[in-house]
Amino acid sequence: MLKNIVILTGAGISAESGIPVFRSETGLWENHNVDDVATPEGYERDPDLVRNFYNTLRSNLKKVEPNPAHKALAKLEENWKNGTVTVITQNIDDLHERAGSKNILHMHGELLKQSCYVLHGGCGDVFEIHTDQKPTDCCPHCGKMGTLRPHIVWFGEMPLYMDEIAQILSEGDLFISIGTSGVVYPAAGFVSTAHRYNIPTVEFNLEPSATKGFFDYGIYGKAGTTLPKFVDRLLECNGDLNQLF
Ligand code: BV8
Repeated sequence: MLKNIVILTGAGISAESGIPVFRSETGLWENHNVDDVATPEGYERDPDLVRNFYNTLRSNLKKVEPNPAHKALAKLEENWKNGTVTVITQNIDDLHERAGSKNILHMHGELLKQSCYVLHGGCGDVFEIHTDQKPTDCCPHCGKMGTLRPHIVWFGEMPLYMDEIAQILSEGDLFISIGTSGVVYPAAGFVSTAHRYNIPTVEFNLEPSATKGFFDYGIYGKAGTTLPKFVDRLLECNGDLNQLF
């Protein structure tokens, strides 16, 4: 009996909402070199460049809406009565929340949060931000100025909620990966963990991902089209995998 559904999402689930995916032909991300805007070293080199990069991404959130794939996951969470539905997302946008999902873990951080950077003498506190972050902002918790940074997990930093994710994977009955290239670890390793637990695994992507060999099933096409159909079938068959795949 299918009880707990574990879902991993990546940039691909937000692509049809108009948010560019992370890896593209140009190798640049929003016209920036990843090392300059998604590493602690890049932040040390040029904190203003990085702050403004995320300020732009944050302000762009107002221009995008959840797409049918986000809404399908919210519908699944709302209607699944056999157990839990957990969305573990690599994405930093708020589209899962705005679609109605509740049980979400942002393992790579969130655009709408900032943190008081411990390595800069800050207190480590995390709180919301909906406007541009400025170097003169002061931490509302410790009062220090200049210690605030985007609450984003950069390369070389430990992703968030790893203990919770390990527990959730160990209790999972179905692992669904959506719109991720399977390049970035530890997220890309979750499917092999699920495999070790003998949990059925399915990936949704435009094409097979780098970790396709670990998946039992693959459903290829735009998630905005494939995922709503899958969720409806999953709910109709009450998780009977024989009917599902
Ligand atoms: C850590 C924040 C350890 C920025 C991000 C060698 C081997 C293994 C690991 C490593 C290694 N060398 C270095 C590492 C570690 C490194 C890593 O994995 N590097 C990779 C590049 C090799 N990982 C880390 O550094 C992680 N930390 O390991 O810490 C540690 C231990 C102890 C103490 C301290 C530290 C931290 C990783 C987090 C980095 N931050 N984001 C930001 O987002 O602003 S990662 C970044 O990549 C994003 O979060 C993004 O979400 C994530 C993964 O990318 P995807 O989501 O998959 O996006 P991508 O564009 O790649 O793919 C999109 C997919 O969607 C495609 O497949 C496409 O086909 C599909 N698609 C497109 N449209 C659609 C679609 N699918 C369906 N429908 C559509 N319409």
